[in-house]
Amino acid sequence: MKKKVALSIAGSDPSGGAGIQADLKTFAALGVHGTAAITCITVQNTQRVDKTHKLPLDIIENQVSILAEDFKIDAVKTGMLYDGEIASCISKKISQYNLKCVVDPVMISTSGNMLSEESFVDTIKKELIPKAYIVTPNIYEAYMLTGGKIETIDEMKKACKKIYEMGPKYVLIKGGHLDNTHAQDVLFDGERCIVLSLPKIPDKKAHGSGCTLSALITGLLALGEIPDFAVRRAKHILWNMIEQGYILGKGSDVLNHSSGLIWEIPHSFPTNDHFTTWLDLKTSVYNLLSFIPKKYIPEVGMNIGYALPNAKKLEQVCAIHGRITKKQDNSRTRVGLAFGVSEHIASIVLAAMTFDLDARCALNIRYSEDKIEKCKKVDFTIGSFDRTKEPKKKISTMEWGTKETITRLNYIPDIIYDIGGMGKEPMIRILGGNPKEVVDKAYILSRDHDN
Ligand code: PXL
Repeated sequence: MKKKVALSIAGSDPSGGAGIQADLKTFAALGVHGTAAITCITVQNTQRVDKTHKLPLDIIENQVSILAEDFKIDAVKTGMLYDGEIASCISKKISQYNLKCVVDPVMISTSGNMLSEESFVDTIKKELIPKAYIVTPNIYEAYMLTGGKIETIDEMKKACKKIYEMGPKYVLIKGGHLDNTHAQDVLFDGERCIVLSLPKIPDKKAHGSGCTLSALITGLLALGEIPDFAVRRAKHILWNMIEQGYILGKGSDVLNHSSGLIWEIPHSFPTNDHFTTWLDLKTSVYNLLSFIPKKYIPEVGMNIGYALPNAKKLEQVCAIHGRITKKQDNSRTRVGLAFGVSEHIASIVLAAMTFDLDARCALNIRYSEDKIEKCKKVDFTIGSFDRTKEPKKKISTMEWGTKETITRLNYIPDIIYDIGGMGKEPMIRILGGNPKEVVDKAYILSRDHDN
């Protein structure tokens, strides 16, 4: 398929965390062909910005024109424009080439250094924002644009409406800088305000996140996504890039633009519970894969399921899409987690939850007699069922076996196993309240164990 083309008109950040460098890496991560017109060169590392050097206006203008004459540019973003003169020039280029433009009105960096001169705010307001498809200020920039204090979601919504009056099609105010456990953004489309919320990741400063978010939105628009979807998806991808971020210099951490994980994120999280359930499971799965011996992986593969609170249906259980198998190098496997993808493990979890809503997680591992012995040694509670006793099928064997065992014991054990049957592999399932608990049990079981 023909590649889509995105253009970033922004400043250079030689440390690779923000600016043009971050934008190009973001476009590449999305599979979009990235192009760039540089407005200014910052001299910075992860600790400080020393200088900012503006390029001559005709060179800036020329870069945009030469690209627009050559490519069909599917979407553009503007980042650091340095001053009013450049902002005004870029505004004219947007009209001249009829560009679909995401305007990130960069005025200050995460490190607190002023990046732009003050007169420039006026030009952004009067010349650039009216031509924007989406404008993406943070709280501080929204304040500079509207003049009103912004400390609450309601104030963000009001500011969205004021900025919308300036003429863009969509306004996204990013609330990450508000003192809050969640990064809450407000998207306004002229009619509705949508609040997008994800938990903040503690101790991450995430230099370059503003640039990367607007580049993600731009790249997704270039790929043909509708704005609403592009913004939501961009936020999830950014979240993942922050989570996978790292510290290489002596200053702030930077995003991981190339973790390869971005397509593993579900396309949407209908509720915050979906997100936290997915996240808890994801964290534990990578932990599990770091230690689980090959001998613990059943022939049919291993899976782990984690249900939403009060789950009753398959679609409400998150699990590994496909299974973990013995054949692959699991320490390097990238797993995709999704809701409603594993009937097998989900039936066990849902069956246990009919007895106790807190029993939301289960993991299946390979059966062996000495694992059962080890379970006894470490004082795990154990139950088992006999497949041959299953009455004529009305429900799944997993549902029947789990319910039958729990009913007989009158409590939910740590382990439920069965020794298999005709063409059925024996299996051990570890049960628990959440993935951390279940994975900790798997760790206890596999520690010092050579079978
Ligand atoms: O994040 C704002 C930003 C934009 N552009 C460049 C930057 C920064 C922040 O440091 O360096 C070039």
